Amino acid sequence: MTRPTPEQVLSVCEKFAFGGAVSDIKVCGNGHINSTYIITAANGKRYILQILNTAIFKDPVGVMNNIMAVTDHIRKGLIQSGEDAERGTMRVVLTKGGANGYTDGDGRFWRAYDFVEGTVCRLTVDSPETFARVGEAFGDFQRRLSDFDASALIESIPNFHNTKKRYADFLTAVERNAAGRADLVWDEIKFITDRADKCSLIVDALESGDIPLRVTHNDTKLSNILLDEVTEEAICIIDLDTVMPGSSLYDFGDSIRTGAASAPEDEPDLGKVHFLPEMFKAYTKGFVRGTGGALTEKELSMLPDGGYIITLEQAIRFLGDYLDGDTYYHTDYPDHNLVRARTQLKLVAETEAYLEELREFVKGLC
Ligand code: GN1
Ligand code: MG
Repeated sequence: MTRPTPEQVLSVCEKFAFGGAVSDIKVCGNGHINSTYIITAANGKRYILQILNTAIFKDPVGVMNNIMAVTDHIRKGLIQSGEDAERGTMRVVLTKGGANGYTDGDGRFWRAYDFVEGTVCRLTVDSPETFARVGEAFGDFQRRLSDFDASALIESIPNFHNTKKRYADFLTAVERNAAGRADLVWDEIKFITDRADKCSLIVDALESGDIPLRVTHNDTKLSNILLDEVTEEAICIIDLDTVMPGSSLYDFGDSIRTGAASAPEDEPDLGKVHFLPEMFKAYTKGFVRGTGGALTEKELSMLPDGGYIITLEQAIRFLGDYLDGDTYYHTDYPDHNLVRARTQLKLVAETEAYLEELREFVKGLC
């Protein structure tokens, strides 16, 4: 779908119950899927306005219902425990007609949130203390949703973290070779196919009931949590589009993938990309504390696999999209998805060397 003109964005703003007329609109270029704007109203209050990618989220109203239900649940909990309910969870801004989103004349689905002031989001962190706080916040998110009725949620993207299916889809993409790029990446393809058996580990454990299905976030990358811009405290978990039933291992893992790494996921210089075991340990301590004892022994024992497998899954997704001709993720240059895939594969390789040590570490924690 084409980008909306500034005039179109302005006219969409008028549909939402913002605090008065809009005085400023800025494009915010972070996400790989949706398009985001920062809106300032005449009274100075700021908002996030987004176009939800409906090629990927087929039921946008259902996604918004999920988000409203989950944020209401979290907000009630925060109020009950006397915590910061203002900044502690996202607040959806409804349209003037009371709907949770607005479809424009070209079929784009728009939704809005309050902007959480005084916060930043990061692609990497240096401090283990900060990363431990992030871990505690994601663990706490899990704990807060442990009594949330999963049947109230739609599955916003079916098979989202079905790594087994992701792998099968990847093989199809290799075969299809839609963009004619397969010849350029045989080494990467082989690295992945050599690890085919790893892709079923978490999915099989869920299926057999060895680990429980929980309500999870499913997109816990580091940049999806807002940190206080001064104290670096973890303030608010954002991007709730994929909240649905899933495994705690993937939630744990996606933060490790992004935060226990020395460089952003699209660092072109692989010499700068390393897995950081000390950051893994800091995060794990925080996460386990945050879940308040909710994780089963089996889940705890599999935490290192969570980081390892989701990093492999992400490599599969990036490389698959590269082979397809970049149809899924936003890209800024032709090899962007390949660069992303390579950082993930480097992390997978380095994590393998640490897996035993990480398992011992987690055992020691329990
Ligand atoms: C996408 O939209 P964004 O940037 O938060 C993707 C995640 C990936 C991530 C990789 C719906 O997240 O699954 O882990 O990119 N979201 C979707 O950075 O596919
Ligand atoms: Mg997202």
